Amino acid sequence: MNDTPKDKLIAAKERWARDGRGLTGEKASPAHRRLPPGQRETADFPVLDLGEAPNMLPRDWSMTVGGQVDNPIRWDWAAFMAQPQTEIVTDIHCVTTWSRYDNRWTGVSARHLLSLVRPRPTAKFLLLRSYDGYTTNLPLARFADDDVLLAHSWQGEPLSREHGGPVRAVVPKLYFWKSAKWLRHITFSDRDTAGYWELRGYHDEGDPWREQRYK
Ligand SMILES: Nc1nc2c(c(=O)[nH]1)N[C@H]1C(S)=C(S)[C@@H](COP(=O)(O)O)O[C@H]1N2
Ligand SMILES: [Mo]
Repeated sequence: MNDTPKDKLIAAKERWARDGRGLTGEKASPAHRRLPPGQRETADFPVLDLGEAPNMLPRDWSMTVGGQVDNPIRWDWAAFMAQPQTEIVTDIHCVTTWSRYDNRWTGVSARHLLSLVRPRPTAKFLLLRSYDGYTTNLPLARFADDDVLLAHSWQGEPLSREHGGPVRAVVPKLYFWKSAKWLRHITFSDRDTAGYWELRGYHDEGDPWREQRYK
């Protein structure tokens, strides 16, 4: 077989076709498909908050759910832990551009909470409030996703104080600022009320796949 310039070009093109050259990169690199635009993966678990981590023992913790619901509830630690437990593995996407893969969370699913409190038809938004004074808002439709959790454990261990223990929200499909640590209260409302970062220029919804970082 003689190796003419034309043969070389054809061989190169066959190679490009096999390698998927010029495609989005998702085929050649499955990792890319997992990383939203502008994010980079890290193995660390950085701590980000307002600098006032409440020091709360489980026995001192409780949370309430109210507003436009038929059945407001208050859970102390025992009542919370008596609810059906769910485990999920999710990726974290922080608006500061770090992403952390494969976080295993254990806790009570938002779906279960919704089945108990029964939001009224008027309720379209939630405001999460935390023990450090932090707040964040999200549409009910986002909270109702099947991967949203009120988590008490991370990687099989109780959530540390710095990462929001005893209980934090985990909303995997939105930037991590929506995942309120040291959860204290959830209000259902017909109106959208901006939370701490949303008042300071962050996007109202915060979908990493649409790069909704800022307003
Ligand atoms: N209560 C509370 N929750 C919070 C915050 C906060 O300051 N207070 N910061 C948010 C932000 S901006 C991020 S990125 C994540 C960080 O969670 P981590 O410290 O566990 O990584 O928590 C979110 N939840
Ligand atoms: Mo953040």
